[in-house]
Amino acid sequence: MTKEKFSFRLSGTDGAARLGQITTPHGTAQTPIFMPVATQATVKGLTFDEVRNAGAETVLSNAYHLYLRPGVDRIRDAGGLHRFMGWAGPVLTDSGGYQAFSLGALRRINDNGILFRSHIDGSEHLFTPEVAIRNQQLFGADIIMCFDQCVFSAGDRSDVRAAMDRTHRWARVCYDTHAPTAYSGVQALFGIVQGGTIPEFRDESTELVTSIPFDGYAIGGLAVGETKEEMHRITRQVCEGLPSDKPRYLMGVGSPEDLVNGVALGVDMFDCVLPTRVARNGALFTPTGRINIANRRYGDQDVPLDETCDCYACQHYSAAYLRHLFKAGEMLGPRMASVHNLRFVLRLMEQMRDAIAGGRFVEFRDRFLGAYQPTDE
Ligand code: PRF
Ligand code: ZN
Repeated sequence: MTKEKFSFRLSGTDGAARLGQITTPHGTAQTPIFMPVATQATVKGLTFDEVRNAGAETVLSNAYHLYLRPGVDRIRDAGGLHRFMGWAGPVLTDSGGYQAFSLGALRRINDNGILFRSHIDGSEHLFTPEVAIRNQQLFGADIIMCFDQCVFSAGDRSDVRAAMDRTHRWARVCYDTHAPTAYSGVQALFGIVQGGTIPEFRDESTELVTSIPFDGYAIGGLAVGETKEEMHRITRQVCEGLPSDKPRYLMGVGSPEDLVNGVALGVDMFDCVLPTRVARNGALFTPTGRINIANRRYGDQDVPLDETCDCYACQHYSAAYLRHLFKAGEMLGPRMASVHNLRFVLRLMEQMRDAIAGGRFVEFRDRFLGAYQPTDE
């Protein structure tokens, strides 16, 4: 069997919503897709069989964390990230810039790269676009990301401009580092659009990043403190400027309502820790919104939390039992809550793909959003 190269096929549209398929050396995945997050080479608390059974086709991991621990050489020597963590399907790694900014103690940043202190042991490290690409090549993910600089929430105009210009320079360096190597035939490289919430900057960034022939394009710098309206406005604007024959990835977005709105605007790929993070605190998704399983009202509910859910937890356990697990501090509680929330968002993606294929996406969106009460974060 010869390994497939990366490709994206757009197979249908319904309004701006798109149906497609991503092919990688580790298999295919249907889009729109939600990618569960395996930050440290694990979706917290779950085996990859459980992740796959919940409907996941691709997972995301973080080069920042893996570089610091267990280290690039360890993963390369283990035969790459797929073999090391025991997941045979497609993997996407984030480049590390975003995490170094948000988690590491920033020491210095210039056009060359960023010097930061590890959040684990305080040791000092330099990330440059060349290093970020090299690390991701050695991890062996199917899709790797450019090294970028994200400005968190309402930075002032000159900060947003500086970070965007740097992101553009780094995009070129990332492309030039990856393209001539043998890795580029096997690993797709995605560019990242930045520009904060400033429309002219977003247009400029979209134009510049798409002038480089990346395998796909990501929208970065959103879901970092701006309003939902701003997020939608910028997502719509950027999507309109992206080529239709390449996948579009909205980074770090993943509440149920944001997934539905993102698909409506033409996004193909999403990742987010939200479903699994809130699950560990007992917050579970239902068709009418998020509930907390520790609530007294579930104490005597000897029926599944969600009768319409086909996840392992709802098929085997009652709401009262799940509440008991959380109240008793049993680790099966956070595990089953994670299975349920992952299944909820992955099923939502399946439902959206079916609706797009059937030409009834708007109807589906309106029905879902009409019933689902978002939680303010
Ligand atoms: N850049 C990168 N990773 C990211 C983001 C970004 O802007 C975001 C923003 N929501 C999440 N993850 N490289
Ligand atoms: Zn369930």
